[in-house]
Amino acid sequence: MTCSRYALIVGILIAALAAPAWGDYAYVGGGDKFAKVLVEFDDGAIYAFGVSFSDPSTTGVGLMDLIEAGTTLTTQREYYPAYGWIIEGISYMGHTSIDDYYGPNPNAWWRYWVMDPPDGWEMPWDYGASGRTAADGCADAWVYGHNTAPRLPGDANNDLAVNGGDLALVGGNWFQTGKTWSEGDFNGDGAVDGGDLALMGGNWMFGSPPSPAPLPEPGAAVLLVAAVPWLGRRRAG
Ligand SMILES: [Ca+2]
Ligand SMILES: [Ca+2]
Repeated sequence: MTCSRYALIVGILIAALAAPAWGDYAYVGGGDKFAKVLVEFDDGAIYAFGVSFSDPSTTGVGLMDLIEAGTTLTTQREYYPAYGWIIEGISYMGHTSIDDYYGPNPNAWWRYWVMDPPDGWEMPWDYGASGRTAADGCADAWVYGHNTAPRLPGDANNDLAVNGGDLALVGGNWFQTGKTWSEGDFNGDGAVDGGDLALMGGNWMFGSPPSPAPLPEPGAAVLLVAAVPWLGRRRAG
């Protein structure tokens, strides 16, 4: 057990120092309402956005407008009279996925997901992003190429926030194999290790409105290391 705890500390330190991904997510906009938007590209890269807004008529497309205004993300859109604006392509951080209905892959198109807590993710079939009214606390997601609901790397307990609750799950399964997402295996190799911790680091502290200042790397490292004794107690208990 001592060895495992030592490995956890070393792993956290390595991830904290080596991961270039601290604060990989972005907070944009301004206002008293807060929504989360996930974007998952064809290559599996997932980005999270926290969007603050005040206009009660803000739509799903409006959330993307705010993200485009506040980040380097860009979209390709087409207008259909029956549906309104359809987002057919998204580019961000070197990733690009564009609808290709007539290509060799029949799944090559963006899925639009919505979440209105306490309900979970659903893929609406009776309205699109133009017809979606974004409420405070809601979440949207754009997922390319498959019909599985999105998940945020690092979010073991699937509450769309990445924090100490998730870190405790990772710590409780540290260096164990045969584990699932909800046990801390975010890259799907069955093991809970530094690779998963690095993914967690990319989204560390995402999810809490209002927009917090991004944690600097030393601050994040200190915060994670500070959690280690508590994790140790949980493991021993
Ligand atoms: Ca969580
Ligand atoms: Ca793993």
